[in-house]
Amino acid sequence: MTTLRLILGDQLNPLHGWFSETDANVIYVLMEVRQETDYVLHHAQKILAIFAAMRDFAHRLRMAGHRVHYLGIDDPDNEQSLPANLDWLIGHYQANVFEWQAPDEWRVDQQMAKYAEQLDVPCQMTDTEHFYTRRKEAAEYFADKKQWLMENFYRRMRMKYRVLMNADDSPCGGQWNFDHDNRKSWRGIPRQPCDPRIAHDHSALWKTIIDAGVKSFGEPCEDRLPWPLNREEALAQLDSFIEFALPDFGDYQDAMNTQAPRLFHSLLSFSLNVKMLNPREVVARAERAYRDGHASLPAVEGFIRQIIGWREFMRGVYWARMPEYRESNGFGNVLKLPVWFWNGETNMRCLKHSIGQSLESAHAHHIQRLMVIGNFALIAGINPFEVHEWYLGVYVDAFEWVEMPNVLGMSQFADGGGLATKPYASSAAYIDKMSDYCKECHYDRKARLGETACPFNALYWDFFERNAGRLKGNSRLVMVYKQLERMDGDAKAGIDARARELRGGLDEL
Ligand code: FAD
Ligand code: DLZ
Ligand code: SF4
Repeated sequence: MTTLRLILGDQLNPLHGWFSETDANVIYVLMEVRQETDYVLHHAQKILAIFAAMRDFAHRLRMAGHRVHYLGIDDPDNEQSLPANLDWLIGHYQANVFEWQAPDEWRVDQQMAKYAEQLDVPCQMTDTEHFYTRRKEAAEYFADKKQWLMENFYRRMRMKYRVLMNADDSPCGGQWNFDHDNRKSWRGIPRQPCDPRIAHDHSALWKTIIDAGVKSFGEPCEDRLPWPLNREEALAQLDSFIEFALPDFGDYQDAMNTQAPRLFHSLLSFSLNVKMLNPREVVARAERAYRDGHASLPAVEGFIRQIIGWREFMRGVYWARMPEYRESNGFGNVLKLPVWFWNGETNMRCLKHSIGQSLESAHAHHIQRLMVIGNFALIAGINPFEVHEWYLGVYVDAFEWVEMPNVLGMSQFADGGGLATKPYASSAAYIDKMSDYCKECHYDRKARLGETACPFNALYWDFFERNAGRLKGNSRLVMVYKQLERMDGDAKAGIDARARELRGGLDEL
């Protein structure tokens, strides 16, 4: 009996049960395929990091005694799609059994299910052994509830997995959520975590990718690729985060600064999403830092919430709502993505910096993604599917199951509020409070009208005015609509004219 087992590029978990023993009758297959490089235009570093990590993984499997067939992007045998390569490999090895780990993306899941259906050898899908929750677990939990509230899901996770809990079933510190303590802006306090990132030279692999004709954008950084490519490197990054950055994670979670692109974020999303790290070990390390007195409860709770709360919740939303979810466009937005999303060349300093950083490093932290880039796309009225494709391509950690609910749900409110209780829209005031972007901006953060007025200001009010039909009844927006009602006709006409001008010339901003 010969078994062929497929490992996808985001299934690089050496601790998976599959690998607990070696078996000469089992062949592991990894493949670099145009099907996966081309479903969206990707950032160069995303392709490079995934291929390099896949190659490293294959090498380590071989070293551990496993049989591996690796199809490189330039391999003459490579048919460039999962089914075509699998057909060929099953024939080549005369495999009697085919197995694969549950894909995290609906697109690949469907493809594999259809492939298995027509196959005449027995096949089986197995769990990735990565997530806390099953695909449909959140949907089951929310089935009898009015709204999908992350906070409720999160508390259930804390109780179920006994994370930051006291023996009497109360949450540590007597409070579930310390979000209100986690909103300080960072004013250049000279404490930046030491950056544990690695500098790999992958010039040869990058040349192979280019020669194979794979298209991409952004800086490849092929001679200093800064992403962990295996579990050892990911663990070193986790150690460094816990030691140097976690203590400040809470305070500056929502801050943005031109001098400190990373601030106190963990940069662990790539390692987590390709499964080099398990969320349980990351959560356990953070909790231990609190129990040992190394980091405060607000910092640790804030960090853990992102992982057992938001990350698992987003996955639940994705599997509950796909495939219809990808069509979400509750506001009927149609504007095209401005050209500067691809080069960062805009006079808006916040966007120049956040998009520029994304193009340079394939990473931006949460508030840049949500309150600068996403906020602008939302209030300007850009087509959410275009926004989704940009996010899916640009970030090294972007895989549809987590990217799509964050973009279409949390950031663009395109699902009509299925996920967020109100749109994450803001004027310049919020960005100015949380960052140093506005200080040297070409635009005036205080002005609403006039050529040099900050575009966010008119677009903000225009967004609520244009979408009053959908949003006015939202109890969390009462104040916004009260303020709009108090505005006189001239003020409203001015906003309308300025917003029309801005929306008609987004490329020029
Ligand atoms: P930290 O700030 O250190 O957070 C720790 C971990 O918590 C992250 O590594 C991540 O695994 C998890 N996490 C934090 N916030 C979220 C969230 N909202 N949803 C799910 N997990 C979360 N995250 C992705 O992993 N992939 C994406 O494609 C992605 N797209 C996003 C798009 C938008 C519009 C927004 C608003 C957020 C998106 N996020 C995405 C969530 C978040 O921005 C990133 O996880 C985070 O910036 C990664 O950097 P970090 O590892 O330093 O995170
Ligand atoms: C993102 C990505 C890229 C760019 N290339 C590959 C690849 O060539 N082979 C592969 O197995 N996986 C790749 N990936 C990751 C996949 O897109 C991801 O594994 C699936 O979408 C399932 O989530
Ligand atoms: Fe961004 Fe407006 Fe501030 Fe300029 S003034 S950085 S455009 S929010």
